[in-house]
Amino acid sequence: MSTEKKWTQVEVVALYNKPIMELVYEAATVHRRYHDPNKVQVSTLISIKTGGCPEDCAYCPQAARYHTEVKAERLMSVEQVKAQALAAKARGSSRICMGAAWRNVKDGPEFDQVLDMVRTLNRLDMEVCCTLGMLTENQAQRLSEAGLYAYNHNLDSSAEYYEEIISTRSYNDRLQTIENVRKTNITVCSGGIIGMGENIADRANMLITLAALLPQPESVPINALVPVPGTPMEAMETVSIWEMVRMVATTRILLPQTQVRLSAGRSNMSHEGQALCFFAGANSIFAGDKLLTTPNPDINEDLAMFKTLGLNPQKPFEKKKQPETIATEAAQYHALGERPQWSRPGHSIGRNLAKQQE
Ligand code: SAM
Ligand code: DTB
Ligand code: SF4
Repeated sequence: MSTEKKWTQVEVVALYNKPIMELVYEAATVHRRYHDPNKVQVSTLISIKTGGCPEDCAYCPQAARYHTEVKAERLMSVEQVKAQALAAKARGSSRICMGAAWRNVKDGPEFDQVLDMVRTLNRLDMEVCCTLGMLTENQAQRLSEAGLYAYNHNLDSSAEYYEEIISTRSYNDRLQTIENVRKTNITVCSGGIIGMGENIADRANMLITLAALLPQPESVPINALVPVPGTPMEAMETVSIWEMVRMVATTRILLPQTQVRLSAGRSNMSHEGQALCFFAGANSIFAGDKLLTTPNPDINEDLAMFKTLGLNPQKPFEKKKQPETIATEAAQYHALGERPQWSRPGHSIGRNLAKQQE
């Protein structure tokens, strides 16, 4: 089956660079084999723990070391999250993705509170996703028992370019967390960002790595960098719509059955540009006027776009049945209080050093 094809970098770069009409036609053909082309899954992000992150991801406004407008906040309450989730559900979202500016999950009262959020949102019959940083296998199992539907953990770029953007953890750490999630019933959401100065071979290599994960991730977000003042990537140029279309189409061909998520960067895209991305195989978006900390198109604008294009929001649990929330008393996995030794490569990145000296 095509999902098991071993792609080479030469093949993927050639695919990415095809004349755009051919590339989009090929991707749209694959898309129609596996998906309803008029259906788009709509997800809402909630930043449950904003800012103050110890990591040095060069793109991220939530890293404590960069002087951005983002202020560190405490973990939201379960009630606040529930209220935002209900409002998102009323506006057509079938999934909530809760994001925390953490390096990794630590067992303790904050993780217990997140588990409570997962149980509460699963009872609202919404697909619940979290992105909390690195996870141990036991923590993944606890999230699974709470009823988590998906876990987002991005590879962000190729293994080679990753070292140019992050020095506080390694690519293998990322792959390890994805493997830990895979051992549970939780679906995997993993993708990346384009527009960080990487080349096409890096984009191809990231997609080859994602495509080689078997089973392939159920969801692959493709983000266009949002250059945020104060981060080392503040001066990067906006990604052109053609690069986004090419990236979406190539992702669709390499990962035929995945939900390809047109993620950060939609604020800079016209409806026509987004329509081309949907045609090329994107079938999911983040809705709501904010991503985690940066702007996203207004919900009414997205609803108008859906109407114009004849797109319908996907209902929850169309792809996989709703996970069961196991009562805490019956749960098999408990806090271990582990202190896992995730790596700290600590290599220096020229861009970060220059910024520090300024
Ligand atoms: N701290 C956790 C982690 O890094 O896995 C979860 C939250 S983190 C903000 C989730 C993802 O958001 C990152 O992996 C990255 O792909 C994306 N992201 C962050 N800042 C971005 C930006 N400025 N532009 C585009 N995507 C961004
Ligand atoms: C993903 O790939 N993109 C979303 C979600 N997964 C967590 C986050 C985008 C964040 C953009 C920058 C911000 O708003 O802070
Ligand atoms: Fe922290 Fe995640 Fe931002 Fe990296 S991407 S700085 S880990 S919040």
